[in-house]
Amino acid sequence: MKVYDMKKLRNLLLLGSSGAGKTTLAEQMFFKCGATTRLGKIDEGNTVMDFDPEEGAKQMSLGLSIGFANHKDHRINILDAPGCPDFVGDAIVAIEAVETALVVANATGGFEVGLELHCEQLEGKKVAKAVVVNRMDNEHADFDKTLEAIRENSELRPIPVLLPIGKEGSFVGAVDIVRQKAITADGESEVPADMADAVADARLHLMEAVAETDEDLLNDFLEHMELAEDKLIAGLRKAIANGEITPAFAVSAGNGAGVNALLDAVISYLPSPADRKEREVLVNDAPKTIITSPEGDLLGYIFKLYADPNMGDFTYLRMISGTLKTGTEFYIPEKDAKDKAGNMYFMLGKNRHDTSEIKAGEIGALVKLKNARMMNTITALNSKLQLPPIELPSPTFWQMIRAANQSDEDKIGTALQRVIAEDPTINFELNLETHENVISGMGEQQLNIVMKKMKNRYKVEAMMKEPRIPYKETIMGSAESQYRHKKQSGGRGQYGEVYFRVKPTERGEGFKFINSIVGGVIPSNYIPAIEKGIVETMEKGIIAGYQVVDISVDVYYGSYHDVDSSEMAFKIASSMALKEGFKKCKPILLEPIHDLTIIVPAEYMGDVMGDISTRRGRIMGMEQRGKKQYLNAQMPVAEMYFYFPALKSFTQGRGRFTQQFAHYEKVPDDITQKVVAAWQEQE
Ligand SMILES: Nc1nc2c(ncn2[C@@H]2O[C@H](COP(=O)(O)OP(=O)(O)OP(=O)(O)O)[C@@H](O)[C@H]2O)c(=O)[nH]1
Ligand SMILES: [Mg+2]
Repeated sequence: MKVYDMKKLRNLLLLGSSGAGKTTLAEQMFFKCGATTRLGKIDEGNTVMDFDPEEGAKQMSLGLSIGFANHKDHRINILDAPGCPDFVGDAIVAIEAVETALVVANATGGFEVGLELHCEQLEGKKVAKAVVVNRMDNEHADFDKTLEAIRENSELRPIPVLLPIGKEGSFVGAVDIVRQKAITADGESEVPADMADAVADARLHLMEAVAETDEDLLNDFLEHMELAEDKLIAGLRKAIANGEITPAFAVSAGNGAGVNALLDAVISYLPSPADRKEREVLVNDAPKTIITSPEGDLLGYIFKLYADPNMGDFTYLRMISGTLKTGTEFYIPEKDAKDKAGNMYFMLGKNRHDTSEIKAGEIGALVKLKNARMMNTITALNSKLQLPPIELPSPTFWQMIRAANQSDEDKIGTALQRVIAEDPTINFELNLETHENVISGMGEQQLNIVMKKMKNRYKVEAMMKEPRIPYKETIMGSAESQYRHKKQSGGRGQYGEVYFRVKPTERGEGFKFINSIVGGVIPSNYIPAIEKGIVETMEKGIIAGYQVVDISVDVYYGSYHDVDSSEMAFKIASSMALKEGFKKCKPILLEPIHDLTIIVPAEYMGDVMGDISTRRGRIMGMEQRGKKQYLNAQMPVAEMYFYFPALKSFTQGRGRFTQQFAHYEKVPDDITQKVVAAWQEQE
């Protein structure tokens, strides 16, 4: 494989809503560059990027894909993110692997939900942004209106650099307004006469925008009301690289028109890794800026894992600095572990192209790594460098998961761990209170894909269900209780008697055991068994099968038998006395309450607030930011587990929320009664 200088690399991440045409655009770029010999189609399930069988079946991307093409002696690496909001984690992680996010918008679609979500992810990020208006061949396609919608609804301020030639069925290519050339399938030609005015206007507008980013250019521009082409290009490149200008291009990925012009523009105007040599890193946890180069310190970033039994275990990596060579051992600070580079590849979808090194600026894949995971740093064995951690959204959807067949119960853990390692927003944990395995993530679609991958790749069938609410049991009042355990059956009998005072402790204080036995009415060697009887009963629950918390038990009296008393007998007596006492103390259930921040366009506020109160939620405050309302609320987990589908349905998909645990709170009596009744039925 040819090795490219940092300056001759372009790393692009395609973002935008599902169906905008990102994968189709990537396919066109590969084809036009000769990276492929035939043009794949989404509808035929044969594109380079959507090679996973599940993607073919669904005709949409379900994970980030990677490919590359060579154009005019440059290498363009393309990362294609799925537009479905469930997979937003892939996009967030990939942003850090590229210099430019290419936001693909649908020329007929207005400002779509997926586009909104991806634009939000770009806010405040150091990556260059560019907008591609796609589907210019469609009826009612409108370049200007689409850009206007983006300006109105996001922080992006796209400025045309490629203007469309023709429209709808007769859209044939684009004019590069910097170089003032028309680029179509037939090659380069003069600007069509009927576009001369539009090109002149757009060019002047672009010159102004570029001049505003640099004092020297501004003086030059004010003096001549013009910038020389070389100065305009240099100024534009710099402004794009710094995120001060967002260029806009027009294409049809469907028929390929405008794609040649886009490829040229990518090379002429978008930043290379050499334009972003400064990188913020952590050295012993302290922030520091380093200058990256192929000769510099080894620093790589892992942005994707793909583990398929048929294809193999791939770890995708962006080299930020230094050069990784086959056979090199490296350190992964996040894991405090080592790994070794074996075979390495440049990937074009599922096709691998061998390489013996991956240099700063390049994107490649390693195989069979043991310890490296997504978002990890790769660095030299003795290095203290680490990449800053990445913030991911908190889960919004939960399910309990278990093997569909009991016999697979052992296999499910490993299969699940491997599958979810590919998606940074999925969490999986054993809930110690409900004893259920709970999987959480961004949505139903995402969790369904996890199940499909487990089945296809590891032959493990799983099932998902609504998770149990981790209620807790406690008491409001105090009482005394007594229990004598006495059995005379055949041989040795059993005997133990205890008297308890049961009281609540402060919320969150936990369990307190008090031993007030005097005069040896219960010998001290039985006291631990009494405490154990209480603790075990608290674990199992008393009124509804949930863990008991925040009680104090004082054992103050009892009796024993010289021959028949045993630890077991006292444990049983203790458990029974606690159950009896607990039930006399006005038992209640506690439920977890979470803090939510709900983010919705202002027009949905009324609906959202009404809905929160029907879910026993409390509104804690609100704040308008731009066109969005940020609403702080508290909601019981019992309602929150299924909140996201509801929120999406009444906000046309535009509402989302983040959440975290707040505290436990008393469950209303009517609900407590239902939970208790359901448990008694099942017992
Ligand atoms: N007419 C027309 N159809 C297009 C164009 N671009 C994409 N399509 C079609 O739109 C559909 C969706 O295209 P994709 O490339 O899968 O869209 P995507 O952005 O990758 O979608 P996700 O993977 O779900 O995020 C496919 O049927 C494409 O053939 C275009 O420029 N013109
Ligand atoms: Mg796609």
